[in-house]
Amino acid sequence: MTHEEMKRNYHFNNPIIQTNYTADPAPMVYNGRLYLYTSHDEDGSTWFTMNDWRCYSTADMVNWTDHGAVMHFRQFHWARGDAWAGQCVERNGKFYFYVPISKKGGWNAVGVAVADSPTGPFWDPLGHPLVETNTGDIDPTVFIDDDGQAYLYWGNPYLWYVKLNEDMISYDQEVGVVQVSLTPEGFGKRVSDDPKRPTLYEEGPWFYKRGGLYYMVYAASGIPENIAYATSPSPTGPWTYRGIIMPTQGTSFTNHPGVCDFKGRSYFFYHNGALPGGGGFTRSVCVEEFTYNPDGTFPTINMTTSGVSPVANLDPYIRQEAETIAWSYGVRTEPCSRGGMNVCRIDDGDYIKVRSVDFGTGAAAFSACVASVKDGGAMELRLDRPDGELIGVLDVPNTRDETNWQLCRTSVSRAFGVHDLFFVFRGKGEAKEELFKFDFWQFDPIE
Ligand code: FUB
Repeated sequence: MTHEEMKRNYHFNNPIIQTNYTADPAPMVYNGRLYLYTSHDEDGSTWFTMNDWRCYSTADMVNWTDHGAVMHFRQFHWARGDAWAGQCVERNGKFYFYVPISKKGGWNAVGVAVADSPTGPFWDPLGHPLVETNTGDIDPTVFIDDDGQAYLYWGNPYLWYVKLNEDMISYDQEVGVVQVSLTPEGFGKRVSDDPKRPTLYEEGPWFYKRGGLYYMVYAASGIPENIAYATSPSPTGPWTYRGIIMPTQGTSFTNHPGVCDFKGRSYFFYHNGALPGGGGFTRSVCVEEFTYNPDGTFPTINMTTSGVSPVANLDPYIRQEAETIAWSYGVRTEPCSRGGMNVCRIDDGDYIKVRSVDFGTGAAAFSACVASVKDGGAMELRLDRPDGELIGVLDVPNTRDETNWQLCRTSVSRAFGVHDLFFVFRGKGEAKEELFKFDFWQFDPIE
């Protein structure tokens, strides 16, 4: 997609993150929210230039709150880079984030970091890798079974697992590091001369259980990848190959699955190269809703730009973060001087879409927390389209310092019922770029 197409296609919902290149989606449901951990392709990358992991969360599957970079590879003092695909899981109120990283003077290894909150801060409790085989130790996936036994699978081209101990930062030494037998019956037959890759299994495993059946969903078939899966009656096999879920699509030669249920619906996360400047090293995460077949098998899932429908409406009468976004054009996010994140790089004509906002019996006023060192600008509040009904205009003054945040307010009319809300940004005078920063917003209802 070009920049022009992105601006025009305000009705798109995939990719779900437009403010950064993101890859390797790993969903985790916790406390009524879905947290999505992603790796992060640096702008303009021509290789896997990846330094940190980001986190986004949602309560409605369409509006995603940006929690920023929740961990950098430097958190592991033994790492030299390559912050690739990870997965986070909660156990007893702690959050365990398993990630592959390259060792200083060595190859990829799997590390684990721990936090007291899903958005960090994460720290390395071991000071060394959790596990390494020196055979492509990437893409860890973790699952805690009903009996409390946790499993960690990973690897490219081989598939390995360990049984994690209850502390989640060590593993059963008696069982040790187990290599899964990659048979054509288990993972599909590949037509290839590479003895290391006899099956469709490539990388990016995603391991979970549903209705007594264990699933191993994985990036498959070599480059360019599609996504296939196997199932097993036990957490450690034997595995049966079940076919391709997502054909090779999009403009990224890799793909990476993340599967979960949330609020009674099933979701399939993946990545492609759909954003402007996107491709194999500048990827973007997307999501599709699907329904399992009655026998537990997957339907075919195709990449779409329409994405998923909301599972809840957004309440405009409580504080909402500016970085809670369904679709946006032009803007970026950054750590906020007040803590958390804010929206930045706001140029004239940029916009943010917030989906499914329930104004109920009507809104009377709108407030936003903003900061600017320019002439300021304005925020047009519009319904359903960037050029939709204008319900109010907020004047943004020069606050003289980008850390001098001010709460500005304006009256609003004709905002009733459920609508997509667009913040359309406008310059003032000569100012057209980097107009102001935007931290949070809230409407007041008609009394
Ligand atoms: O993102 C870097 C690597 O590309 C991941 O570890 C693989 O799964 C592939 O997506």
